[in-house]
This record gives sequence, C-alpha cells and structure tokens, in this order.
Amino acid sequence: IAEDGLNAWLRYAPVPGASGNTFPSAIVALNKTKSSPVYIAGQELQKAASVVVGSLDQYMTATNSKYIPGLEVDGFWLNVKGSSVQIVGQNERGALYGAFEYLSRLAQGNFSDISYISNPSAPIRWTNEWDNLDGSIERGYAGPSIFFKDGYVVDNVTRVAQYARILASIRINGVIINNVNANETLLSDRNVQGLGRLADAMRPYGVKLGISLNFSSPRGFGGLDTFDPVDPAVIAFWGNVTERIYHAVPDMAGYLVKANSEGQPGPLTYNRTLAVGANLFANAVKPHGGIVMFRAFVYDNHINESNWKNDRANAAVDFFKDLDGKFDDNVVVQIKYGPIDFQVREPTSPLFANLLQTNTAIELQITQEYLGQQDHLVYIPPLWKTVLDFDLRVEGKPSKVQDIISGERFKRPLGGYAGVVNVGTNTTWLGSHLAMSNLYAYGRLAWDPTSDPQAILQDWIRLTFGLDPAVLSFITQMSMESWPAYENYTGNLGIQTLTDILYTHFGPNPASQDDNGWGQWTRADHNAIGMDRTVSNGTGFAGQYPPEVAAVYESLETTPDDLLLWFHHVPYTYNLHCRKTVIQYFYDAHYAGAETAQTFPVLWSTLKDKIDAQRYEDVLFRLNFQAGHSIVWRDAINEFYFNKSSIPDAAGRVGNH
Ligand code: GCW
Repeated sequence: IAEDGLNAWLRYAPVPGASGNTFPSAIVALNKTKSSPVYIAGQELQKAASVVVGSLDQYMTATNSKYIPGLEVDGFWLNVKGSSVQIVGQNERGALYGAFEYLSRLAQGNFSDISYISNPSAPIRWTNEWDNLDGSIERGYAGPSIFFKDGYVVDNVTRVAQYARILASIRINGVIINNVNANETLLSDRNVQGLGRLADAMRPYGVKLGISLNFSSPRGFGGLDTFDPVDPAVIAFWGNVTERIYHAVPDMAGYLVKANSEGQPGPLTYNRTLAVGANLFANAVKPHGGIVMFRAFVYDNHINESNWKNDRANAAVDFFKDLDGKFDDNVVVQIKYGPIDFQVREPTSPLFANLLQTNTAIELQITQEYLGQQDHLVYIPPLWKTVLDFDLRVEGKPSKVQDIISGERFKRPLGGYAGVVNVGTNTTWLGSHLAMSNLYAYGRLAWDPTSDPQAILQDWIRLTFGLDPAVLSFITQMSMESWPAYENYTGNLGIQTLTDILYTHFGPNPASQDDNGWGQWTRADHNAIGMDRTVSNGTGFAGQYPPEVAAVYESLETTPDDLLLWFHHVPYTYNLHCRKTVIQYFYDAHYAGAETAQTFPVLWSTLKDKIDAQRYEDVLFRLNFQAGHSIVWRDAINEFYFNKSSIPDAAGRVGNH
C-alpha cells in the first residue's frame, strides 16, 4: 500500500494472526452528538472493532454501573474481557484517549484481556505552532501553514481536523496555533471568526485552541498610544479582545506570551515587571477558565563577550527568580529545557528550581531547529529524558523536573508540557516520515514521563511500519543511535550544537557562536575552550542551582564530561574522565558520529522489500543526505579546532586535506 503519511501512526493496517481472535461485535457510543469526543471514539472504533465507550457519567447512567474510583481529569479505564470491552473516560476526552489506546493495542497485535486505569502526569499537554498569518512557519520544515494563508485563518479546516485527530491519539489537549512572535492582526474580526472555525474542527478531538499575543497590540491594533499593562485603557482593550475571542471560542485554552525577548515588546518597556505583564492577561481570561502561558525565554541579545562574567544562560533566573509568588494562579511560566536554546545537550534549566510558588511547564522542541531540520534522523526523547529525570534537589529533597512541572513537588494547581511542533501542509506533517517518532513520543512522555523512550519508539514503529521484526529492530537501532551520533558530529562535551546561529541554524559554523551579542559563546581561542560558569571564577551560572547540584558543576572533577565545556573553560589538552584530551575527544567523536550516520542508509536498504516504495525512497533520500552531511560536519568542526589549537590528531586524520 502506498502510504502518504497523513494518517501518521493511525493506519489500522491488517494485523497478522488477528483472525483467530474474538472481536466485540457491537459498538455502543454513549453520546450520539457528532461534535462530541465520545462520538468520534465510536467512529474510530468502528474502523477496527466493537465496544462500549463513554464518559464516566454516561457509563454509570447507561449501564447502571457503580462509580469507578481512581480516574483523574482526562484519564480513562480500559477493560477488555474477551469480546466485551468497556472504555470509560473521566470525561469525554478521556473516553477518546481510551479508544485510541485500545486501537493501538489491537494494531500492535495485542489481543489479551486487560483492565487498567491510566491518568495523565499533568493537566497541560499542549503544542505550540510557530505559524505566521501569511502562511509561513518560523522554524517549520514541512511546507506552509495548515492554519493560515495570506493574512487570514484558512477556510478549509480538513487538515486541522486531521491534525487534531493525531494529537488526540497521543493525548495532547491544546494547541497554540500562531507564532510566539505574534502578529496583532490575528485579533481582526475576520480572524477571530476564523478562530471559531478552527476550534470547531478540533473540539470533537478534545483539543482546545489557544493563541499567542503580541504585547503591543493595544497600540499596534487598538489605536491607543500606549501598551502599558497598568493603563486602564490597555486593561479595557485586553478585556474586550478576550470577550470577543471567547464569544467565538467559548472553550479557548488561553494565551501564550513572549515578551521582552528578541525584540518583542513587553512590560519592561514601561518599567513594569514581567509578572504584572502576565497577570494582565490572566485577569482577562480568568472568568472564562483560561490559562496564560508566559515564556521564560527572556534575555538580552546584545551582550558583550569581552566581559568574562556576562552570560545569557543567567537570564531566565535573573529575570524570574524574584517574581516567584507574584504570578496569578492561572499563569504558567513556560521554560525551555535548557538555559540557552534547544541545543543538542544542555544542563537542565535552573529556573525549575527557583520557582516554588509559581506554576511551571517545560518547553520542548519537536521541530528540529538546531537538530538537522528533519533532514537528519535525530530521535530526541533520550535528550528530553535527561532533563525530565534530572533531580534538582531543591531544599535537599528529591525534585525531579517531571515532578515539578506536574505540580506535585511544590503542590501547584497547574503545570505541564509545551512542545513546539510546527507541522505543515506536507503530507508527512513534519516533512520526514521518521521525524514523526518525535511527535508521537512527545505526547506519550507528556502523559507519562516515566515511560521508556525506546519502548515508546517501538510502539510508534509497529503502528507506523507494521510488525516485521527486522523493521522493528533496525529502525530502533538507527533511532536510538541517532541523538548520540548527532551530538558527536555536531558539538560535544557541552559546547552546544556548533551550527550556524546567525542565519540558518543549519550546517556547521563554529565561528558563528562567538564575537556577537547572542551569547551562545564557546570562548574558543588558541589554547582553551568553554564557558567558565563557575561561581568562583566565572559567570556564576552554576550557583543558580540548589547547593548539591551547584557543587557538582562548580568543580572540574565532578562535572560530567558531556557538560564539561558548558561549565568550564579548559585547555585543549585537559584530560577528561574518559582519559582523552578535550581536543582528541573532539576529533574522535566527530569521526565516530559520522561513521554511525554512514550505517543508517545501509541498515535502511535492508528493509527495501518490507516497506512501501514511497516511504522507503523518501527516507532513503534523507538518510543518504545525512550520511554525507555528517562528513561535512565532521571535517568542518575538526579542521576548525585543529586550526585554532594546532594540535594534531593522534590518529593522523585531521589537517591533511
Ligand atoms: O530558538 C529561537 C528561534 C526563534 C524563536 C525563538 C523563540 C520563535 O531561533 O526562531 O522564535 O527561539 O523560542 O522565541
């Protein structure tokens, strides 16, 4: 079968051996309204099997059953006993999640009896789409927007509904549909009406719509001469806008705000704090049950490298720490996983350990901005796990990031996950078939961050490519090797991705990191490399962590090799824990990473007869590109540091071209 990718992992392909198993013979969906998630659940099940599905209330009424304890908001109970199947959600959204869970088991050839409850780790499981109103997508690699065209919301919402279906199957419950670098004309009457249309398309899938706002809209759009967040006219403007939007979208999820960052307007212009800015919107949406996601990605992009103590990584804690407790209860501070910007490896953002009376969410990036832009296979969840599992030891107690953002650690009412996805109109959604494992795993991890990235990956492989053992084993191998390989041939030891940071964020350009105000510095000179972020002699960044963690990073001896150059400025000849020198590690890792990438197309070609031609060719093309580009990376980076350091490669490979 040709497979264009629109159904992603929801293919319901025939499963070998399925015929001997008993399927239920009738489907009873307990809500017949076509716009209800339970109705959709019934429809989905119809495509594969037969069952009773409904929310807890509907189930108790219709079947005279007792209350099912243990179900939390959006959670579900799945009960399979032979041909009798019950799927009961705490709410209708949960019922749909349970239906997709059941179908996922069937599609993977799992027909066994089971009974269990599954609840989400956190209430906020959203995507962010950086779509512009003209239809372009910032850092999008899969064609133009499915939401906007030529300045307006699209008329045809077919793709939007299809996207919502995919998101529901991984239990995503909200989408911010426009770029955080927001255009205020989204607030026009025509566009607000359009928002209603988009929300209607997504609602049956339990996916709520939210939007990014431009902080200066009162001036740029409202005709006021100010956007000062305490000005009564400004407050009235936002109240008004919010009423109009909720009129069109009664269940709107809320607002996302990027303020005072990378040239965006914000409250600091008027000497108001970021909390005052966030609460302005929080007040407006509160009566409607809305949430404000306020981004912590606030920093000055004109800092001076000649000052040894300057450090962009310090910005988030510097800006937000003193505001802890000042945000309204329906504000969530949205924090990128690392202190800089979606690099191939970063330490966990210390801001998670500095906001004890504030709701927080983690921002992850599915779109591979710095990670090869979907032209390289990079399965990212193992990187995300380094952060979600990281124990920040706040007040000397276990404080994993996953337990902070779930709200559990500091007893917060809200929190969760925001994933920057940037799907486009390309029929593969992300521009690459294999990149979809990242989206799939994002949803699964947001639901349950304790799950194993490899197990999630294998569910995705079976659902996407079928149950053949060779397919399973080779795609698993390539995917699991892909992040370490990419780290090896781009930037290792915590130096960052070493891609071009000034324009494309694609391909090697280690020189672009330094001598500019962006602050993604490496401080590489002829003798030494790395940012000294110690308290004793550097930027003090290490001191933003709670004492136990700070002590680990402060000392050269205890800093792990993979973050060495993030925290320390050392000679190229410095000996790592692994006993190599820094420079020899660079040379070897770049060779090793590129060598691994050479194996990907070879492994893939062995699957030629097991995968439809269209997907086979498409993936092969990309893997061949990656194999070649990894050599470009390897040589560019190695030659660059050979020229800087003049230290020869012990294996004689570098400097001989
Ligand atoms: O990673 C950087 C990107 C910008 C992006 C910004 C942000 C939407 O290069 O394109 O802007 O981060 O996250 O706000």
